Amino acid sequence: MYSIKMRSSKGGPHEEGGKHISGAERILREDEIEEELINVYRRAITHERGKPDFINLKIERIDEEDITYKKRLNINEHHVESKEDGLGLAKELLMDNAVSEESAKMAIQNLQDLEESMHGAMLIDKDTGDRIDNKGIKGVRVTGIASADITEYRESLKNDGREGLHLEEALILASKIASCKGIVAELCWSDDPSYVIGYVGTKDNYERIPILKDEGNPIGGRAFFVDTNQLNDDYTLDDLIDYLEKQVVLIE
Ligand code: PML
Ligand code: MG
Repeated sequence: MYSIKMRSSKGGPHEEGGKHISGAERILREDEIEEELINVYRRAITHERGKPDFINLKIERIDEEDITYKKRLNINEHHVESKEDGLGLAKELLMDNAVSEESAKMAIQNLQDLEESMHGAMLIDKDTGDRIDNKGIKGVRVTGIASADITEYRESLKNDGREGLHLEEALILASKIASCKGIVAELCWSDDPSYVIGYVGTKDNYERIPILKDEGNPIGGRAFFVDTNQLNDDYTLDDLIDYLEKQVVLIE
């Protein structure tokens, strides 16, 4: 199998201060790479966040024994009338999943206060609300994810009456995050200006919330809530971050 990663930005590479435009990851058999590269390239150059002047494409071979398989989360669809209702619901759902009220509120505030989109996620202590990674605006980048079988996966979403690239990709990502030891929940909304849907990810469910930000807002992000009681000398914060950033997980 091969991992294909694309990231694009405007104003130079991300690491030189360029603005993030889009990213994508695929894990594919060798014979699938050529066709998918074109899709990923098209994705990079036709994004509503703008036209990139920097595109990074990386293709890496992955050893079969480095791959683990995890289940996909169940989707629960919620209905809200406004952003305020959506954020209120997100807070409730986080609190139902071991996050303190204080921590839920602080994470929502932190995401709303961002002046630019984070490239990755912030790690938040589920009890105190403190940010516990020291990765600034870069955050923790979750990579190494794909569906075990993309055709089957799309079929299963379709059978659930759901389609769309945002959901397809976010659900895979949320499923890996849920499988990470020490993480109890996640909160996310998109950086795509017209895309106001977001979700709370729990250990079992993808709680989909139709409005979490204002239309036109180009700033989005993710917060992962960490139970620091589950960290110790044998499983440190660095191990947790390593799992998120490096472990290859296929979702079935
Ligand atoms: C993103 O793609 O930027 C995040 C999208 C989160 C919500 C996806 C959905 O459930 O439609
Ligand atoms: Mg986006």
